[in-house]
Amino acid sequence: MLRRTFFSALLLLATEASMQAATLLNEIMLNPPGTDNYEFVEILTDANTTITDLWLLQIEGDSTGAGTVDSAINLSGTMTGSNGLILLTSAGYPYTPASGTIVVQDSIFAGSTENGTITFLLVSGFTGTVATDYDSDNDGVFDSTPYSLLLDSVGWTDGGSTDKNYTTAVLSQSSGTPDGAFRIFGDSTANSTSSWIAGDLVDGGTPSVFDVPGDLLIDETKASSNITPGSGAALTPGSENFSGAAAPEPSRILLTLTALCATSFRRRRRS
Ligand SMILES: [Ca+2]
Ligand SMILES: [Ca+2]
Ligand SMILES: [Ca+2]
Ligand SMILES: [Ca+2]
Repeated sequence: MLRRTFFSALLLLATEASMQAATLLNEIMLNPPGTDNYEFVEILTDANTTITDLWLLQIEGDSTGAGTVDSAINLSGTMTGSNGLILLTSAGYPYTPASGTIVVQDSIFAGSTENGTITFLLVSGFTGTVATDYDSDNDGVFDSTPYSLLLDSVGWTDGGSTDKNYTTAVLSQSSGTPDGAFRIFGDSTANSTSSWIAGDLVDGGTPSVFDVPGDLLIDETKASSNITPGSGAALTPGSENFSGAAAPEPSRILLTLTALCATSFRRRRRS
C-alpha cells in the first residue's frame, strides 16, 4: 500500500514536471553589438494556455530616477504555444523562433530598454503607472509596491554609486555591464542570481553591426563567474535556452523526491 502511494506520488510529480509550473523570466538582451534595434525579453510559462494578469515591468535603477517604472507591458490575453515561450521583441526582428513560441512585438524593444542599471519584474496585479517613481527616497525599496504578486525578477547595475536594483537576483560579470543574460536551462528558481548566466556579447561578423546568430554568443572573458569556459554559451531568442553552460541547481522535483523518500522511510520505520 505504501509502495503504491509512493509510486502514485512519483507519477504525479513526473506529470507535473512535464508541465511548466511557474511563470519565469527566461532570457534578456538589452545591449547587442551595434544598434539596439531588436532587444528582447523571453518569458517561460505554461504551454497552450491563455495568460491572465501578467505584466512585464522595466524599473529604472540609475541615481534619483531609481524606482521609476520605465515600461509596463500587459501580457494578459496572450495565448501561448506548445513550448510556453513568449518572445517580446520589436517589429522586423531577425530571429527565428521555435514553432511553439509566441512572439509579442513592442516598440520598447527597438532601443528603449536601457543599457545601464535596470531591474525586470514579472508581476500580477499591476496598479501603477509608467513614468511614476515608486522609490522617492532612492533607498532601493519601493515606497508603495505597485503590484500584488512578484513572480520573478532579475537585474544588474552599471556600477553607479547611488544606483539601485529591485530584486534579489542581481547579476554581475567579470568586467562591464551585461549585454544580456539567460536562465540556466532546467533551473526554475525564481528571483535567484545563481539561476542566470550574464555576459557581454561577442561582436563577430561585421564589427559594430548586430549579426544574427553570430553576435548572440556570450563573451566568456566578460561573463558571470558561473559560466563554463569553452561551453559556447549563447542567447537563443525564441528557443529553449542554451544547455551545458553550467550545472543546473538541484531542481524542485529532486528536492521534492528527496523529501518524499525521507517521509516514506520514516513511515516504514514506524510501522
Ligand atoms: Ca538597449
Ligand atoms: Ca527615485
Ligand atoms: Ca557584429
Ligand atoms: Ca531562449
